[in-house]
Amino acid sequence: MMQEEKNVQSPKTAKGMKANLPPKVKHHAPVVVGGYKIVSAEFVKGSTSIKHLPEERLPQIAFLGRSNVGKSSLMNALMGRKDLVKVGRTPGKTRELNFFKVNNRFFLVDLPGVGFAKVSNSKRDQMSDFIRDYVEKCKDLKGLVYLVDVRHGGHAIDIETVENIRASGCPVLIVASKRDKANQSELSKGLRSIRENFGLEQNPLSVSSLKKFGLDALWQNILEALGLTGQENV
Ligand SMILES: Nc1nc2c(ncn2[C@@H]2O[C@H](COP(=O)(O)OP(=O)(O)O)[C@@H](O)[C@H]2O)c(=O)[nH]1
Ligand SMILES: [Mg+2]
Repeated sequence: MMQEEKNVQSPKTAKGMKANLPPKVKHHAPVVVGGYKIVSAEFVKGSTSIKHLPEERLPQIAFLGRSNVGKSSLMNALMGRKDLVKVGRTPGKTRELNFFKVNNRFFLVDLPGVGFAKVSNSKRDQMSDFIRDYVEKCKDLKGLVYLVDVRHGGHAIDIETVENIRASGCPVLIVASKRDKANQSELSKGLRSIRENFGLEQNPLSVSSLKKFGLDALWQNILEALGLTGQENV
């Protein structure tokens, strides 16, 4: 069983513990991101199977999208951290679900890139069984943020995956990523095509993790999905 989880991201303390040194725990001052105060954000666990989800029952919000669309960067930006979630990892090394606990209240979950489980050309890119299982069976999953590169407007695989998730009953929020990379006309064209492709009533939220744009609206949506709006922050 341990072997199965070999590739997962190690907690920051793992190195120190191996060397028999006291674990180096980096303390971070609280930060406010998009109006939401982050007092703590920690990597808890990487899971390679639905049987090995975190034991602690807290509501979860998961991030999904194609490889390289900016999921990990966005999670870092939301948590006000530079490198808690590993960015730009080689696709194929991130088969696991990585759980990050925020303010001891909920988990943000980094899912493997969509299309990674491509098995053959005849069987088009699909959501891996693992992700499907997680989305369908995890009772703590309150919503899913699906990222689409604003310049690409959404590929067939994105549309198909979102349809599958919607069919499972899990609320999906489509978010356009890498807004800073699009000029004004690319931006409006991209937002329109995402709206049309995914049958949205209005343009999607758009974010830039690089420029820290759009994080306030996204936090609002996430907290709403978690049922945490209007409450004391922590
Ligand atoms: N310009 C720009 N680059 C970004 C942004 N978000 C992510 N990237 C870059 O896109 C690449 C993939 O990002 P990553 O977060 O690892 O994507 P993931 O595979 O979906 O987790 C990295 O080189 C990031 O630095 C953004 O908002 N703006
Ligand atoms: Mg990633």
